[in-house]
Amino acid sequence: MIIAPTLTQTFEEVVLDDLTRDTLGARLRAQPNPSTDLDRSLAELHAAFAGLPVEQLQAILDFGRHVDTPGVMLVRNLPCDPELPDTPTDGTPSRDKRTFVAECVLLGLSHLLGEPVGFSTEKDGRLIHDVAPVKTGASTQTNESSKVFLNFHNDIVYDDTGRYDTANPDFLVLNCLRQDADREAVTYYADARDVVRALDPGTLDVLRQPLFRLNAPGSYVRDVASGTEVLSVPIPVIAGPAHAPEISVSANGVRELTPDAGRALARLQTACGEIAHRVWLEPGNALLINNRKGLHARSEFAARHDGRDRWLQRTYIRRSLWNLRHRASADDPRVH
Ligand SMILES: O=C(O)CCC(=O)C(=O)O
Ligand SMILES: [Fe+2]
Repeated sequence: MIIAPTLTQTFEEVVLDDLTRDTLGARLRAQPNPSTDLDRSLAELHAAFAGLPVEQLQAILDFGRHVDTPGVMLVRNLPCDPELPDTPTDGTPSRDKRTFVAECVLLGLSHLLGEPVGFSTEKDGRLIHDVAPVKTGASTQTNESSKVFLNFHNDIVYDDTGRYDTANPDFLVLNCLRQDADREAVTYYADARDVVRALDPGTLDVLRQPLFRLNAPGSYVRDVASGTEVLSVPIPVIAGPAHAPEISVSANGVRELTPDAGRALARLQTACGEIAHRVWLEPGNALLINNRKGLHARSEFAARHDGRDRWLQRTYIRRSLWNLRHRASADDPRVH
């Protein structure tokens, strides 16, 4: 399905001044690969990002902690790596990266929101995800795609424990390392508060009923031979108070239990397209996304798989690791 949003709205923005960018950049260029000792690196990065101008620091902290703040924020003029190797073509980390400025920016911003977490079902449980077009996934409803509109969704909203809300990240951060050559790729964010305002009461009433089963993320292991889908228990797509609704839509499909529910889902995707914020991410930009307050999406774009393709890095974040403890891996308390 191709959705052409009709409205352009501005993002809440934090724009670093050049001196702050360069001071932070010099500090981050000296950092080792943060994956080597993540907790130590997070402490270093916490100290580095605490040096942001206080007003900007507070804007990011408020984004992370308050119910009534926006669901998406764009941070601009961030430091970048002095040299960038080829974009990975298989969605795994580059082995040719000599500096780790992008990784440090990603983790530094992430740690202002909470704790980075990984899921064994997504990118092998890595904490830093490389998001780039992969040939074999070009037409899938996953982060590997490029030939299709990636529908409005939350990340990792499905949970195999049957309680759909136990595993989803509270936030994700997307940091752009390389824009697509044709500058086509658009990232969208539809805030559930705007969605609720845009929908008619009848549709909203249906979306608030447990008439929807969320499909497991595309990378979940499933019974490929029989083609069986792995589905959550029936849940409502919109839940919670009208002034602060939580919205849940899995990336690769929601199965509705009634025809009415199917129509409501279609209206929801259309409404998202109409009210969504949009951004053409470019190097030096990072997008902070609340994974409960809204849904995100991405346009189609051209991929050439030649090392020059669009390249983002992504983290998943929880405010606290506590509520995920029942599924933490024995090897790494951040991986679930
Ligand atoms: O490529 C984008 O802009 C967003 C892709 C996405 O949905 C994700 O990485 O979770
Ligand atoms: Fe996503």
